[in-house]
Amino acid sequence: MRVEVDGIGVAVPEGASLLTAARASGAELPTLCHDDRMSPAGSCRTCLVWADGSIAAACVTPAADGARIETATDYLRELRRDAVELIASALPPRALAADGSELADVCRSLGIGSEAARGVGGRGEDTSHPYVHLDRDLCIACGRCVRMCSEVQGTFALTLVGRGADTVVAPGTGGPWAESDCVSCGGCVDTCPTGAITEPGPARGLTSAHHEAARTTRTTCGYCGVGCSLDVAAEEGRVTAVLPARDGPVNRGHACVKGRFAHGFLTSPGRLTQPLLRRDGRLEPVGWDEALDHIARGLRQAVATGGPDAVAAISSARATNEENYLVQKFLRVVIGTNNVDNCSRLCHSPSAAGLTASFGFPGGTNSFDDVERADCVLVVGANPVEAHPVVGARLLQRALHGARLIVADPRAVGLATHADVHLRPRPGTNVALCHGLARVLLAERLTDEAFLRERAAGLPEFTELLADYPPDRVADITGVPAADLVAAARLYGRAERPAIVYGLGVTEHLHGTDGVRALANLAILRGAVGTGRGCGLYPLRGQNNVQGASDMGALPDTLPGYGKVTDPAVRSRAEDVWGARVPVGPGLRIPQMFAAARAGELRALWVIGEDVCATDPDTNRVAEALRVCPLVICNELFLSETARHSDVVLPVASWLEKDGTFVNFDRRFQRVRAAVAPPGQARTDFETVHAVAAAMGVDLGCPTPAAALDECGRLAPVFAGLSHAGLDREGAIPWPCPEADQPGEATLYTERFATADGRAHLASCPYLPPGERADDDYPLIMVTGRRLTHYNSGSMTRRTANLLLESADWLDVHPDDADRYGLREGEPVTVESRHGEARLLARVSGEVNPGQVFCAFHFPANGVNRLTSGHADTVTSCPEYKVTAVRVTPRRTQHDAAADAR
Ligand SMILES: Nc1nc2c(c(=O)[nH]1)N[C@H]1C(S)=C(S)[C@@H](COP(=O)(O)OP(=O)(O)OC[C@H]3O[C@@H](n4cnc5c(=O)[nH]c(N)nc54)[C@H](O)[C@@H]3O)O[C@H]1N2
Ligand SMILES: Nc1nc2c(c(=O)[nH]1)N[C@H]1C(S)=C(S)[C@@H](COP(=O)(O)OP(=O)(O)OC[C@H]3O[C@@H](n4cnc5c(=O)[nH]c(N)nc54)[C@H](O)[C@@H]3O)O[C@H]1N2
Ligand SMILES: [Mo]
Repeated sequence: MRVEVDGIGVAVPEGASLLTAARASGAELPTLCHDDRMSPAGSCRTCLVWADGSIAAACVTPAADGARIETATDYLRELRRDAVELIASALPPRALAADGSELADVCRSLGIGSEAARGVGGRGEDTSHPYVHLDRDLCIACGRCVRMCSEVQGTFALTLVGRGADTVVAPGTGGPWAESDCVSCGGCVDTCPTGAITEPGPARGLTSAHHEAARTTRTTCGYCGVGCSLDVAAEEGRVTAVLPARDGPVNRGHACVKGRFAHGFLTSPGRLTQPLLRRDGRLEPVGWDEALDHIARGLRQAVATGGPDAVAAISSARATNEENYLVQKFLRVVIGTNNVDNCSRLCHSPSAAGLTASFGFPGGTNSFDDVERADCVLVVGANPVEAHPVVGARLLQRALHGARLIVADPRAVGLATHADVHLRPRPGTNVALCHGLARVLLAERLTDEAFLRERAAGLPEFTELLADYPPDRVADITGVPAADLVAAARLYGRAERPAIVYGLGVTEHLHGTDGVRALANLAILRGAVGTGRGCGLYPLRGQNNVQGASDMGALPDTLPGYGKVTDPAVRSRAEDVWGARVPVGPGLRIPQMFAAARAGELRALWVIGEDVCATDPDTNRVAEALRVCPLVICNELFLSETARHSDVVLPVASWLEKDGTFVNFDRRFQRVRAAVAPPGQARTDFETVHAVAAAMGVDLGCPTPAAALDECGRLAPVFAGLSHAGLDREGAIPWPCPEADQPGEATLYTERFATADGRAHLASCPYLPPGERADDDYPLIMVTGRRLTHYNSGSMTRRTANLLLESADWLDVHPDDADRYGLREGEPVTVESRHGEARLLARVSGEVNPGQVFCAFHFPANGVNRLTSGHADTVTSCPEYKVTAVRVTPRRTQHDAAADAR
């Protein structure tokens, strides 16, 4: 379509607004109520233009083909001036002096002076929330915050109240902001054009539209695996604000309470700034040389006593690709062992194993952008509203815009309240649930027969297996009513472009890999993967770089790019690049490392950025392993539980203080850049690995992160086309990316699957019960998982104002169980399992089913992981965190005891 703007011809897409056309021509229009991230409102009357002889608000008026638009006549300027003057007249003078105020800028551009602001104010402030302050006197009721909260975040927490000139934004719940439904995503702060809603402190007035690009650093969030692009503002070496990047490929100008606000940990007094060394049982500060010398001697001694396999390392999914690459290279080249693993073991290792077996590659099958095309989304064992909030927001918007939504989760959380069907399987019964769905697909001929014939394998065996999974039997196993099962299968089966999104509710089970494969079966039956028609499967990978840590070969059985260590061709390729022998046998997995330490076989363990004493299961046994291991080294930001159990602690830089790349959950490589310097003597993990190698007399090569990624590409064909320079240019590049200057493969398997025979493989795995079961002694099943504001061990988020938003771990208990066991809201309880004891606060909640309790593990002092068992996925050793049999009793406080004594 072509239109003419102020005499300049421009081409715009069908349906574009006059505003889009005006901008395409380079014309600048004030747009106080407009933000590209949401629908136009047309309420502020500041973007007025002439269009074919009449006055129109450009943002809400569609351009007609051949239209003539004028934007810059004196008359229009006067109209705009009048409109803005009217808005300004109700505001106090300081409104036009506010920093970073779009309104102040517009006034300046229209020649409106501060005398135009004649309001008296007095409407008051709401400063109850740590990150979001409201100054009602600056509110112009443009509604941008309200639309941001509903159309982007999907929380609907805000509304406009009052009439006429007195209209002002307020939380829908009426009370103070801090007690509202606000989830602290910062969307309202970022869109507010007047500074009425702003982050307090040095970030005041900074938004994604209003900051000096020269003083911000573009990086990728270091919390979860969504991979939000962020612009970090810093002053005098301190981060002042973290702003969502509007051109971020996944987040598109959105963020969550962690990435956006939780950076206060950087300057926490608890930050480690010096190496620590254990002497006479106590950790004491020492210089780097002494620490490195101690480590080098200890490692040499371990190898001398027990051979190279007496040394192991746990690499970090919080660290960059380049750091992980270097860690595994160190173990393989300097020590000569494959004993290296990362927290993918505890998390999505079943995804890697299951997706590889079904399709060929250990990652999600599609780009998340495909979800925008999905007409049905099946969310299984994932709570993205809290654990991947930006993805959760995008999924919710998809559902609000008409996609059907099926949620399978024992708890009524997040997306479940918006679902067409909510299936509530008993924890640990996903395989039966999926087989039940599969059987309905087959029985009702909702399968893609051509796809099954031409591109899949295993149908006869699978059909036979499904004879055992009629809806009634599945209902018995899972507790899901047969009618719901059938309804869900029909929604998925009849959709044109269904997508499956899943999380730890699938993987962290005794049969987690089977769970992944059973889900993959559904996509295969439907022909919804590798066809460009369906939208595939997305494992919502957890840590910022858990995909990358595994991609880089920080795994005991694979080298960078997933070549097996047992494959001579793969080894020889690495040996050519490294100029060193690669050990032949697969190394130890994390739980095997602890077992080997307890058996006296593992003599040195380097733990890099994982708080194993807090977050691994059955932590009493983990602590025992560290106690008996002669040398434990820990790279940390803080004195974590694991650091406390270590012999040497190295202070390291966090994601905001270093350079490299992360890979997010849909396989995108993105750059990480230092916005500030690390504190004191802290170094990057990259530097520490180089330093330890040097102390052992070895130069590891690849001196910079950029060089490390280049070297990795020479080893691993799937990463050969990636480089820092390429990423600096392109922003994000998905792997496989075998050649530079190519876009990478966002959607996999469009021609063939990457399995040996090129076909997708249906898995005929029977349902097997979970490892832990309830009995008379331990009558409740405890599920563990996440809460919105805290992150895993909580080491970072507990050291920010997020602590004001959630100050403890709660145990959610169904009202019936609360009655039965005498538990009261807010009161302390003791939770006991067959493995240990924890102390929590009870929250009586219908979110959980009777017979089940739920809690997070963000406050390690409570001891939640002393409860969890050693049961683990039979294929990958991923812990069964989601099923622990427990009993819960009220804990008598000193106060109660005192009352009794009286
Ligand atoms: N706020 C926040 N975000 C995070 C994290 C955090 O700690 N805090 N951690 C990050 C990490 S490391 C990860 S791996 C991801 C995890 O992200 P998710 O996988 O979404 O997180 P979880 O809460 O552990 O588990 C998801 C859901 O599984 C359900 N579930 C449990 N058992 C079953 C079952 O048998 N069947 C089904 N269908 N569902 C079940 C639980 O009720 C829970 O709602 O989050 C990442 N993002
Ligand atoms: N009960 C229960 N337990 C669980 C789970 C569950 O669902 N239930 N989920 C499991 C899952 S999925 C995961 S991924 C694990 C996560 O468990 P962890 O990986 O232990 O948890 P995090 O808190 O993410 O980070 C570990 C440590 O890394 C440090 N750190 C942060 N950035 C860096 C860095 O750049 N370098 C270094 N060296 N250190 C850094 C932090 O200070 C923190 O102490 O927890 C597991 N534990
Ligand atoms: Mo995770």
